[in-house]
Parts: sequence; structure tokens; C-alpha cells
Amino acid sequence: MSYEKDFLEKIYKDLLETRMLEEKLVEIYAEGKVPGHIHSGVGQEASYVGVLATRKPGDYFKIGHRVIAATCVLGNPLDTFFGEILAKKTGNAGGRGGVNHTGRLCDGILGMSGTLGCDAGISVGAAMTIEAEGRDNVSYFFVGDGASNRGPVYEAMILAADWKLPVVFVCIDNGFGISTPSSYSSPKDTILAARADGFGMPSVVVDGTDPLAVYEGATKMVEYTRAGNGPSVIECKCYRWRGHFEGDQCAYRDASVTEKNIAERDCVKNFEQLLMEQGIKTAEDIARQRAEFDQAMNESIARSEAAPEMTPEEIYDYLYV
Ligand SMILES: Cc1ncc(C[n+]2csc(CCOP(=O)(O)OP(=O)(O)O)c2C)c(N)n1
Ligand SMILES: [Mg+2]
Repeated sequence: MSYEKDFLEKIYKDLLETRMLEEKLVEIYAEGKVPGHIHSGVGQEASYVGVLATRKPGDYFKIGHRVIAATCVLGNPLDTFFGEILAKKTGNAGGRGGVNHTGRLCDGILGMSGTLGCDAGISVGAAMTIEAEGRDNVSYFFVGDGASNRGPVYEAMILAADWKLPVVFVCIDNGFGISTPSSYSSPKDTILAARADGFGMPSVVVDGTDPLAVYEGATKMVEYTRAGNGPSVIECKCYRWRGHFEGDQCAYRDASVTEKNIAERDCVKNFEQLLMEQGIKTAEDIARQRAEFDQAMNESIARSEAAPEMTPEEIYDYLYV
């Protein structure tokens, strides 16, 4: 497939900013600025950016606990993003939730449950809204290889299939659910894709480190679902570069495999190479773009650090109606 320059530049911007945000989270966590924890999604960005490039206004999204920077691709401003991570009133959830709670309804980002997999039903509910209102939107449900094995995901899949609802189930196989290799938890090479046929859903399996391969595979599924044919499955194969959490020693995996993935499957580095080969960007353009976004992030972090925390009295706000 050939692409317009503008499209490639947009993909690069989303890819680069997602990477830089995920790296920044690691940095500020190491500096002791984050009161909660983070799950770094460095290395997995193309899986999100490629799928999200198929979106239209009015679509709904359930992201997850990793690659939360993808919410910024969808419109989450830097100040609400960092405000939430730094537990400030300016955050998406007023600083109550931290890493897992960067939802923003005005952008269609439905937030998430810390109880993984349960949100699948919310994505189905959002799809019911789309259907009731007769829109050609879709509801994207991102789920990890580990959480893909949970019962609520299958209840959601069968309901979406029976009612032909516009849900796109996106399985992000980053190789691990905490310390359990995905090859150990699934009897087949794929996870949701292997099971999709049982629900009467089409599926694609893509190299989740190649944004254009993800986009091409995702486009087939999203077009099918958007056209009213019912749900579909996209499975992105990528690799979790860092530990499950910051501080995880990763004693359960072979460091040379991780190093090989970082050296050969770096979606940002490989895409920069492509853009330079095609004469779309020079090394100087890339350095400038990186420096500008780094400055924007640092300014947002400084504003967020200066923002107020909620008061003890406000802790109970929004708990009861
Ligand atoms: C129902 C439930 N069980 C266990 C956990 C604890 N937990 C948090 S992240 C995680 C790993 C999930 O693995 P995967 O779905 O592959 O996502 P990844 O962390 O690799 O992005 C687990 C088990 C949880 N949050 N919810
Ligand atoms: Mg995983």
C-alpha cells in the first residue's frame, strides 16, 4: 500500500509522542515523583497507534493499564495526563486513580477498571449505544494477552457476536502477563485470534511493532465492523521491553531475547529510518521534533507539580450519588 506524506507524518507524530510519554513516565517514576505506580508500555506503541489510526469521531475506546499515553493520541491533554499521574486535582480523575484512570469521556475514552477484563462489557454497552443511535461508529476494546483469558471477555464476545454489535476486540500480545509467557497461557500461537472463529468473528494477526502493518490489518477488521457486520478481532504481536512494573527484575525471562527485540523491533527507530529513506524527514527534523515535545512535556510536568492536590474532605466526592 502507498501512503500520503501527511498520513505518514501523523503516524510518526503519534508514535514518537507515545514513545516519549512512556519514557517520561519511567523517568519521573525513577525520580520519585509518582505517588502510585506505572506499567511502562515502551516498545508497544505501534500496536496502539496503528489501530487508532482507523478511528473516526464518535468512536469509543477502552485502553488499559499499559501504553496509557495512547489516550493522548486520542486527545487527552498533557496537563490532565500528568496531573493524574502526579495525583493532582487537574488530573483526569482529579488525581484519585493514577495510572489506571486516564479516561476522558469527551474524547470517547471510557476509562478502565483495575479488575482486568471486566471492562469488556462496558465496550459492548458502548456499542449498544452506537447501534441504538444508528451511527457508523465502533467501540474498541484493548486487552492484554493475559487478561484475554478471563471469562468476562468471552461473555462480552458472545453477546457482541449474537447481537452483531460494532465492537473491535484488540488483543495486545506483548509476550507476558506479569511473569507468565503468553505461549504458556495459550495452547495456540495466537490468543483471541485463535478463538475468534468460535464466535463467528473474522480476525487478523499483525506484527505489532510495524505501524503500517497494524494499520492495514486493523483497517480490514474496522471496515467490516463499521459496516454493520458485527464484531471482529485484531491481534498485535509485540514485546514488553520493560518489567511488568518498574523495579521488576525480570528473572523469569531471557535477557538476550529482550535485547534482540529492542535492537530489531523498535517501532520508532524503524519508522524514522523509513521516513528518512523516503525523504520525508531528515535527522535534524527528527531531533527538532523530539526536542519540542520534550519541552512541552517538561513544561506540563512543572505545571502539574505546582497544581493543588485534593483536600482530605474531597476524597469522598463522586463516591456516592
Ligand atoms: C482480574 C485481575 N486479575 C489480576 C490482576 C493483576 N494484574 C494486573 S496487570 C496483570 C497482567 C496482565 O497481563 P496482560 O493482560 O498480558 O497485560 P500486560 O500487563 O502484559 O500489558 C495482572 C495479572 C488484575 N488487575 N485484575
Ligand atoms: Mg501481556
